[in-house]
Amino acid sequence: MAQTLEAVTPLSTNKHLVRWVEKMAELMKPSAIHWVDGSEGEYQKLCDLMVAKGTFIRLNQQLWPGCFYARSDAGDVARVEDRTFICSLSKDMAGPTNNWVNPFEMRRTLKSLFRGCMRGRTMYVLPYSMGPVGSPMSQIGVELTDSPYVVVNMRIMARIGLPVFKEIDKDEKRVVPCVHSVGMPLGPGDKDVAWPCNQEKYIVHFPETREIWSYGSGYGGNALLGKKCFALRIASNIARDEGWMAEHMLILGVENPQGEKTYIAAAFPSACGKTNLAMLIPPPGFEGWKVWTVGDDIAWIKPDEKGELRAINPEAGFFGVAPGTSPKTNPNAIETLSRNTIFTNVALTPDGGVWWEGLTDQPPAECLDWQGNRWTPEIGKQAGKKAAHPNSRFTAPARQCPSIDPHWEDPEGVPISAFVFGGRRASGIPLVYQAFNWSAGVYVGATMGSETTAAAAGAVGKVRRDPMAMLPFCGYHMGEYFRHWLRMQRTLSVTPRIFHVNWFRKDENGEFLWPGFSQNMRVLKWITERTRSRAAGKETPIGWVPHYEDIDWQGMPFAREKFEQIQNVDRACWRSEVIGHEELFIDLHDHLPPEMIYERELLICRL
Ligand code: SAT
Ligand code: MN
Repeated sequence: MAQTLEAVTPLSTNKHLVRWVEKMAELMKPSAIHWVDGSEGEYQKLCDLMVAKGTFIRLNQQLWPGCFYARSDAGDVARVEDRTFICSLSKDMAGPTNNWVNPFEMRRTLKSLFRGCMRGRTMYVLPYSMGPVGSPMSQIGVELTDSPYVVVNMRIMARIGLPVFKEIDKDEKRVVPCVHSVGMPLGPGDKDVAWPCNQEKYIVHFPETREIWSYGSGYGGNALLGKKCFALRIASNIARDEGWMAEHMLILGVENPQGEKTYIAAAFPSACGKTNLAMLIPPPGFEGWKVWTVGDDIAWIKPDEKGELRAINPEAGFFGVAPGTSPKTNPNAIETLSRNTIFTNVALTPDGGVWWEGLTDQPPAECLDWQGNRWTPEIGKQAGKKAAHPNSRFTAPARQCPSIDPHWEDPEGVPISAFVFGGRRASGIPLVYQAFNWSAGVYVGATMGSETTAAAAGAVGKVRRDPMAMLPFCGYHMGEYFRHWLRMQRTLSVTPRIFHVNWFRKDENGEFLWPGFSQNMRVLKWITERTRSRAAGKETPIGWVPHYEDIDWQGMPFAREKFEQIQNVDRACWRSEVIGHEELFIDLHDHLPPEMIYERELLICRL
């Protein structure tokens, strides 16, 4: 299907783009170039091609219509934060929380890495729009990739193909060039593998020239460059310059029985339940309430001419964590992924279906695990092996989500009334509290901590400071990023309220105090009512919290004592928490806005 190098006809008339593609082909030496039109037919052909090569297994089409299954290389299963670089002109601009290499030096390294890296492979020219095509809030990128897996995943996660080339041909918007290679060229006679990749990995961003170069990985955020690389790391730079915000946030709309809708954007680190919260179905007792999904991972947020914040979801699909997703925890996700979905690193059942830990109470009697080895519950127990990798994922179209908001593709976005920050914290942090004001709220976000998860390579379960859940995703100095948050308020006529939640507090026996999932609706209700000044709260040293009576307990009895326990603000515990805040602030000191020091001093005084 791919045209040969000589015969290739560009699908774009944009001379800059065509010249760049030629130049890159000259460097990377692919055996063919394929301009991606984004059609259904092309998608099917690429899937067929991957089935033939062993990258994809076509799932049982009766059970899983339109679905495919892939297993990655065992060494290519998550984002690689220690191989992720922000190569701004000065080290200071990248800040101490990012890996920095001198951009000139990095360019030399990349030149030699990418020289001939696509030999024996097809180079796909993949145009994509983050945000609805033509929306004033959207941004355009072109990813050159030698991975058909990336192309088909991007077709779900972003808007791709001809309509985007048309936008590019207008030559009105700056295009972000992205180069991606799995880093495994094929010589004549070399046999390909199902999941080509390279042990050496580089995920590189040049903020000033707005470029992305990714080498050696085919997995998730390392390879689907529209996601974290563009929509967060590069976009955070653009947003700072242009006065908007690129955030690692879900967007949801809470509708009350009167039909009044309140939109919330919420930041949690990767794999902390953003997808579940975004697709929440209100529990019994909340008849007439509805939660609408706009996005589950990334929000681009901009003040409109009236000074109100509006948000779009730049993505078109969900790249969700599979384990733990079930008809009980997230029925909307299960419905969303029931068709036209790509599964990666989950387990394969004998009937040609997929399974992962938590999908059903009963594991299948036998299956093939994410590495293709026979797995039974006994083998799993004995060897301590999971059938699905903890960071296994589904790539599913957002439009298939039963709770997708009717306005999710509105070019102007939806109005945001509240920001919610949250993490995974076993102790000390209450279920919910509201910051006293914007600057106190920015402090709450800036000092957020969370136990690490499997979404990134490295230790799992350690508390790390993850400001606004952006630590791995902010493409510039974190201190400047806080400054930008503080500055944003001055452009607003209505300031969203800021909250912090923690679904993960445990009791002294290590049991979760809060049932979570659909019951989080009770907290969402208090939050939305607070934004409309209709709910009461009481003052504590850290902010406003609900009284027991301020939470709607209909349909779920919850003891007052247990509520007091989960809401408890222990002063001694918080004093050491504030010392934890210091860790990051010390690193950021020379760019830390004075407001952050001031807020910390106020907090200490109140404690
Ligand atoms: O791999 S991704 O970065 O796309 C997923 C995540 O970590 O949130
Ligand atoms: Mn994420």
